[in-house]
Amino acid sequence: MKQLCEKTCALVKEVGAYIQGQRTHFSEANIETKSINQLVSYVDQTAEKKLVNGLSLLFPDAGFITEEQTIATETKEWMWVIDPLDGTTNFMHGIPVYSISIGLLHNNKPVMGIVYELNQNELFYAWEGSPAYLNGSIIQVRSETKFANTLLATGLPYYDFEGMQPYLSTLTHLMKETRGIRRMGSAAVDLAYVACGRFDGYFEYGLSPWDVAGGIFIVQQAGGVITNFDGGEDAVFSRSIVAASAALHQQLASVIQTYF
Ligand code: 2AM
Ligand code: CA
Repeated sequence: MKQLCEKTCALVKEVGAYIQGQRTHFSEANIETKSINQLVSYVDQTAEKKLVNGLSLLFPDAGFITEEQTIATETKEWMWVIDPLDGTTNFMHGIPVYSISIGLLHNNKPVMGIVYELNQNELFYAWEGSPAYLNGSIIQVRSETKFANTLLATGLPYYDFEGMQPYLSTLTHLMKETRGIRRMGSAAVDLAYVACGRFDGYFEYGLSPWDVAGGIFIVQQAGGVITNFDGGEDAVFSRSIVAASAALHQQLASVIQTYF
């Protein structure tokens, strides 16, 4: 697992260099719209092909779930879950918060996670049995228990507006009770920042497996707790997520459950 993780990290860095190389040539003309507010470009698609090709060589038995569907999803015991560019909207607007996110599932359970935030050159990773790392140093979630001292992250709804009212009530509540709330625009980065203690917690609904699979495992190996909004353990496929330090998760989840 360690070796596979190291080789995957090297591949991710290589693809990261490709993405950054494209940033300077990038223009509005390169943007396509998949559906409402769902943007994509040749950069996402090419980066994904590079990751799929590299990972197919590293682990021929594993299947894929990928955002850009450059390869068909085929259910297998081991599955790579890939977002080649998480924070595409930021990338397109020149806002420097975007990442590559990769998770490996074994029988649907995350066993490896890699999130590479390109602009600060920060590589977050963990494999089954390891601590969580940021550029070679062990990271851990924060241990703050007083809500008033916490900084949270979220993602604003951008296409699924069904949960808007409960979401806004949750936000109103948390705005008053915490130090603040950030909207970074990359779920994978939000999770990585929970893992290293920059954020105390993160919540969002309307997500896809590739946004969160890698980050979920890193948070867990850093001592954090992950559930969906209903309190269930599966957050990879359930479209909603509450990620927080062990000290804070219960408090944050109960606020969300008051409104949802
Ligand atoms: P993406 O960039 O890979 O699509 C944060 O809210 C999450 O939602 C991100 O992980 C992002 O993943 C996804 N997302 C998709 N479209 C978005 C948009 N228009 N605005 C914000 N986030 C978006
Ligand atoms: Ca993406």
